[in-house]
Parts: sequence; C-alpha cells; structure tokens
Amino acid sequence: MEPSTLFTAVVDGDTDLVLEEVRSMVASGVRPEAILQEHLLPAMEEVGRLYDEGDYFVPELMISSEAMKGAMEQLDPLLKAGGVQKLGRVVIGTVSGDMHDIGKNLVAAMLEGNGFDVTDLGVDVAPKRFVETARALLDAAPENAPVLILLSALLTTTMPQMKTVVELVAASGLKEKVRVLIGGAPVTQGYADSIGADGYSDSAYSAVKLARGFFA
Ligand code: B12
Repeated sequence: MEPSTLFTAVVDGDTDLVLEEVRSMVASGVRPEAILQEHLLPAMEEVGRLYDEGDYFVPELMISSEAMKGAMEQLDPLLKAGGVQKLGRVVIGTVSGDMHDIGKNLVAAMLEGNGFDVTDLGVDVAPKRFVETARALLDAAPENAPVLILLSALLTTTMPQMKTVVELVAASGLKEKVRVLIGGAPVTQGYADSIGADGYSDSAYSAVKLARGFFA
C-alpha cells in the first residue's frame, strides 16, 4: 500500500504538512482514532525503525516527534471527546540534581506521539514528587491503573536518586499499581536490576516498546 501523505509528512518531520493533513482529514470526516492508528502511529514506528537502523539520528527523531506532537495537540480534544482511552499514564522527569533534559524530552515526545498520556515534571525533580504525582493520577482514576514512572539521569552522581524513587514507591504501598522505568546514558540494565527498577532501555524508541509491554 502507498504510504499516505500524512505518514510521509511525519516521517519527514514536516510539521506544517502534518497539521494541514490532520485538519483536512478531520474536516472530511475521518475518525480521529483512525488518523492516529492508521497514519500517525505507524509513521512513528517507521521513525523508530529508521533510528534503530542508523538511518535517522537524534535530530530527525526530535523533528518527527515535534510534528507528531503537533498532530496530537489537534487530535487530543477530539479523542477525549470520543472517549478513546489513551494507551496508559506515564509520569516522567529528570531526577533531583540533574538538569539534562534532551533525552528525557525525546522519550516524553515519543511516548506522547505513540498515544500515552504523559505528565512531564521537568528536570531536578525530587523523588517524592514522582510518587505524589503517580498517586494523584491513581486517585483520579484508579480503574485506569497502572501508572508508569520514567526516570532519566545523565550523571553518575544523580543516578542514586533512582534508587530512592524505587524505595519510595515500595514504602508508599504503590508497588502493585506503579512501575518504575529508568534510562539515561550512564544507566544500565545491571543498575536497573540492582536497584529493583521494573525496566530499563537505552533509547526513546525502545522506551515506547517497553512502556507498551507494561500496559499490554
Ligand atoms: C548536553 C549535555 C549537557 C547540557 C545539558 C542541556 C540539556 N538541556 O539537557 C549542559 C551543558 C547543561 C550540561 C551540564 C552538565 N553536564 Co553534561 N552533558 C551533555 C552531553 C554532551 C549530551 C547529553 C545529551 O543530551 N545526549 C543526547 C540524548 C538524546 O541522549 P540521552 O540523554 O542519553 O538520552 C537517550 C537515552 O539515554 C534514553 N533515555 C534518556 N532518559 C531516559 C529515561 C528513560 C526512562 C528511558 C527508558 C530512556 C531514557 O533515551 C534517549 C534518547 O535515545 C553529555 C555527554 C553524552 N555523550 O552523554 C554530557 C554529560 C552527561 N555531562 C556531564 C557533566 C559532568 C555535566 C556537568 C556536571 C558539567 C559541569 N561541570 O557543569 C553539568 C551538570 C549540570 C546538572 N546539574 O545536570 C558528563 C557526566 C559524567 C558522569 N559520568 O556523570 C557527560 C557524560 C559529559 C562527559 N563526558 O563528561 N551537560
């Protein structure tokens, strides 16, 4: 099948064309879920594949993610009005003492672009804010459990904050409903295992796959 103009525009990161296409599809009566499922999500999957294979680099990922974010901003109110469930709720941030946010923003944009409901707490986030935010989301709609907490750290000196968050989640009695995923350049699977985190991945694209797995 020929890829749609919208699909190609997302892969090319052409935000103007993406917005124009989404607008005209909505105007001609295409269901917002179909726009998401049949064009936008496959396009982001293609972007992830190109990145995995080394054809795309971080700038291309960012540009496509931005285009996708623009499309989601247009579709969001329509999807909500239609009662379409988002894929799952995610709280993301860079841990306390750490100001690096390029990777975190990329992961957040990819998740948002792939249909997750993302709460981005920014950088230098205190451990208890992650847990309080997750708890507030659970209280607001307990039937939509679980909530995923995603932690980013780029400094070896701030990585131990991740352990603090994992411990706080356990101490708050939320372990059944909250999962903690970690990432960032110095973080490894071994480190994730050693602190009892529920998952680790080394790229924004694989973070999406990992998150999908938790909500499957
Ligand atoms: C850009 C940068 C900065 C910028 C940050 C700007 C910003 N807004 O983010 C600035 C200049 C501010 C900065 C400051 C500092 N930096 Co700096 N910085 C970097 C640099 C060059 C690139 C990081 C980056 O953005 N990479 C690109 C992104 C896309 O990659 P990423 O973050 O790894 O994210 C990917 C994955 O890891 C993953 N991922 C990321 N987060 C998450 C989370 C989850 C849940 C998952 C699943 C996946 C995931 O997905 C992303 C996309 O694929 C790195 C070097 C490097 N190569 O890493 C140093 C580096 C991280 N910095 C370093 C240092 C030391 C500092 C400073 C202390 C320097 C100083 N003396 O002031 C300060 C600290 C400030 C602070 N308190 O945080 C060191 C850390 C050393 C160490 N072992 O701890 C590094 C490694 C440089 C070096 N070789 O010395 N830095």
